[in-house]
Amino acid sequence: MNAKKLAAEKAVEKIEDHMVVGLGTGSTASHAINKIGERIKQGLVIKAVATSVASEKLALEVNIPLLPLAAIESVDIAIDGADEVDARGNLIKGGGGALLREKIVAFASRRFIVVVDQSKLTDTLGSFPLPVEIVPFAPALALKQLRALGCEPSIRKKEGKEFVTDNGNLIIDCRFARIEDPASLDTAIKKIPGVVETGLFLNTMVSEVIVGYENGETVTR
Ligand code: ABF
Repeated sequence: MNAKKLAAEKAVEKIEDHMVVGLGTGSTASHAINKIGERIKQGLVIKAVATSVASEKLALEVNIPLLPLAAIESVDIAIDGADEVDARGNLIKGGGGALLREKIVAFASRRFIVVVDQSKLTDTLGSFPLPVEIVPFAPALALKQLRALGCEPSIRKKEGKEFVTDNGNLIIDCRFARIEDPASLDTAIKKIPGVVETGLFLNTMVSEVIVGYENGETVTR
């Protein structure tokens, strides 16, 4: 049983006609997008907004009607994956490089549903390097200031070149090892000039976390 698919499809059950739905990014979110496509074939009537070019492409392939992110003021349900979920429901996201649009859509959502398998669960965030999106013209200052906050930062590369987000920015992956106080760290990072957004999604914006297990069960936290 694919635990990510299980969690994603459980979340899709919550979508009702005439909702505006936020489509996340990553492999788990892609299972949700495919399931939404199936439900649309069966008559579901929704509009959706994608959190990345990759998710937009998949949504179009399965005929999900899309709205531009720029037009969105509110979303009924957003369904997205995560890289880490701590015991208090705080997240690290951005492994896929889509954290800015993901956070915009999550923030605009009345219900933000996170779908993961059990491998994403941890007591304390930090095993997964924290992605931080920065403007492309000030990496040296950001690297220095992030290091001063206690991490080992590195500019994300893809195929030997600097990874560029859908928004034309860079990502710095910050190895903190343990993040005991995600809220304070998020605030501190955002004070660095040139930082656009962090991959810290605080539990205050998470409505529920659906965890899929290999035994076919799901648990909602
Ligand atoms: C996306 O989902 C990213 O924020 C996160 O990195 C990714 C998780 O990856 P996957 O669902 O493929 O495990 O929202």
